[in-house]
Amino acid sequence: MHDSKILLIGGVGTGKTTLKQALSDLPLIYQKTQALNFSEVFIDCPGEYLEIPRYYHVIIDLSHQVSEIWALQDATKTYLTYPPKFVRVFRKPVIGVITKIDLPQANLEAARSFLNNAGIAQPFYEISALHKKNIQILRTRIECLTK
Ligand SMILES: Nc1nc2c(ncn2[C@@H]2O[C@H](COP(=O)(O)OP(=O)(O)OP(=O)(O)O)[C@@H](O)[C@H]2O)c(=O)[nH]1
Ligand SMILES: [Mg+2]
Repeated sequence: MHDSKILLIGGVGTGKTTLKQALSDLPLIYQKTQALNFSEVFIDCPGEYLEIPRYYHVIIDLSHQVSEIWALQDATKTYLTYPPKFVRVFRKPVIGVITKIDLPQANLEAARSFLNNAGIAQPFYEISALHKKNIQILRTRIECLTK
């Protein structure tokens, strides 16, 4: 059995895999996630699992294997990826993470409202994998979970 602690969800290109790389101090290399990926800490899935409702059941099944879910929102996205109150289907805590805050077109207000709309409570972690902003705080969170 896998014993990952955190399920990463978010639309295609949100930055799930890049966040994993940043947390491990690995070089940030773009690699589209094609299939479910299990590591010691994370379950990383293709963004399609959130964007295509036919796959929702996969995310919901995976949530039973983890301690918490990190729901990522790309700060540059201008449309909804999470259906309203989506996270009510989970029986695990859901943490909101806003990615790509370094980009000039990032709109934090919009990103926060997308996460609120999904039913996720503040505070949100607002990060840049590129500039390593607020990465350490997430590392500390993982350390607490895995203790
Ligand atoms: N500027 C900037 N770019 C980022 C950041 N995080 C991710 N990216 C870029 O966004 C693109 C997509 O990132 P991924 O980590 O592959 O996204 P993903 O959520 O894993 O996408 P899927 O595997 O398709 O579900 C890559 O080109 C990353 O370099 C960030 O914090 N800042
Ligand atoms: Mg990926």
